[in-house]
Amino acid sequence: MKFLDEAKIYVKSGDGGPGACSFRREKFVEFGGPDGGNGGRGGDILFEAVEDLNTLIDFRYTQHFRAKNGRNGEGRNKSGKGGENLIIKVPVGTQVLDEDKETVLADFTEKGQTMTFLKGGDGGFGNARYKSSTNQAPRKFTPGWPGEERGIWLRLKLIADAGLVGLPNAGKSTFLAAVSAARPKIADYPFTTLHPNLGVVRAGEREFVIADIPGLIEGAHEGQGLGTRFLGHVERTAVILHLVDITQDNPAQAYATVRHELTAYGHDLAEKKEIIALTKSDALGPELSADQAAAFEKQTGKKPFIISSVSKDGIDPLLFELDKIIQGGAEDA
Ligand SMILES: Nc1nc2c(ncn2[C@@H]2O[C@H](COP(=O)(O)OP(=O)(O)OP(=O)(O)O)[C@@H](O)[C@H]2O)c(=O)[nH]1
Ligand SMILES: [Mg+2]
Repeated sequence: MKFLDEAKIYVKSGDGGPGACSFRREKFVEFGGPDGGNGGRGGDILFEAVEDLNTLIDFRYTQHFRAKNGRNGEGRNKSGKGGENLIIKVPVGTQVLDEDKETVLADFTEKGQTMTFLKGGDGGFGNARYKSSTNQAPRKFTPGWPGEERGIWLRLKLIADAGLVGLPNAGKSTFLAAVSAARPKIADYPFTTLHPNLGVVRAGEREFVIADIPGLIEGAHEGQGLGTRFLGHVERTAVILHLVDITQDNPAQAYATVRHELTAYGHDLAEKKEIIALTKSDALGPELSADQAAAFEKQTGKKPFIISSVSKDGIDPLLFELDKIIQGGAEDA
C-alpha cells in the first residue's frame, strides 16, 4: 500500500517576443538601413527540490504556472528583454508524471536538485537580420516562437509522521477527518476502516502526516480481526497516537489490550513514543470525562489527553504535542 499525495498542474513556458521591423532614419543619411532588433526569449519553467516542504498541499490552491513572455525587439537594433524564468518548488521525493499519470518525466530525490522542464520560446528575428546583398531594405520580421504548454501530475510518496492505533470504533477515522482534509469512512460498527488512510495536518506554519489504520482487537497478532498487517505503516512514524473511547466502562483495559498487541507484534513498536488520548469526551461531559481520565491515570500510570473530534475540545494542544515530538524526532535523526 502506497500513500500518495497527488496534484495536477498546468505549466507553460514564456512565448518569445516578436522581432521588430524598423529603419534607421538619420539626417543626411539617404538610405537608412533596417535596424529592427530581435525579440527576447520566453522564460523557462524549472523545478527545484526543497527540503522544507513535506506535501503537495499548496498545489491544491495554485494549479497554473506560467513563465513570463519575451519582450518585443525594437528599432536601433535593440533586442527585446528575455522573459523571467519561473522556478516551481517541490518537496524532495516528488515525481513529475505525464498527463497519462504513468510516464515519469522527472524524479526529484535530492535537496537542491533543479531541472529545466520547459524551454521558453525563442524570440523572432527583427528585419535587420534579413538584410542581404539583394535586399537592402527588408520589411520581413518574424513573430516569436510560442512557449510550450503541458498538463502534468506531481506525485509524492508520503511517509506518515504519526500513526493512529486503537480498538475498532475508538474514533480514529473521525479524528483524522477532524484534523485533516482526509475523508475516511466513519461508522458506528467495528472494522469500518479496511485499509490505511493518510491525512495532512496543518499546525500553524508546519504540516505533518497522520496515518489512520484499521482497529486492533485482542489476538490481532495471531490474525484475529484484520490482524496486525497494517502496523507496518506505523513502524516508521515518529510517534503513535493511541486513541481510547472514553465512554466505555474500562478505558484502561481497552488501552492494555491494544498495548499487548503492539508488544506481541514486535518491530520495536512498543518502544516507540506514544501519546494517549481519551476521545469522545463530548458524549460524557467534562466532569465524567475528568473522572474517567483520573481512573485511567491511576491504573496505567500514564496521563492521557482528553479530546473530542466532534466538539474539537482538546484537539489543538494534542496536535501541538504531536508536532513537538515529530520535530524533536527530526532533530535526533
Ligand atoms: N460523540 C462522539 N462520537 C464519536 C467521536 N469520534 C468518533 N465517534 C463515533 O464513533 C464511531 C466510530 O468512529 P470511527 O471514527 O469510525 O472509529 P474507528 O476507530 O475509525 O473504527 P474502525 O475503523 O472500525 O477501527 C462513529 O459512530 C463515530 O461517529 C467523538 O469525538 N464524539
Ligand atoms: Mg476507522
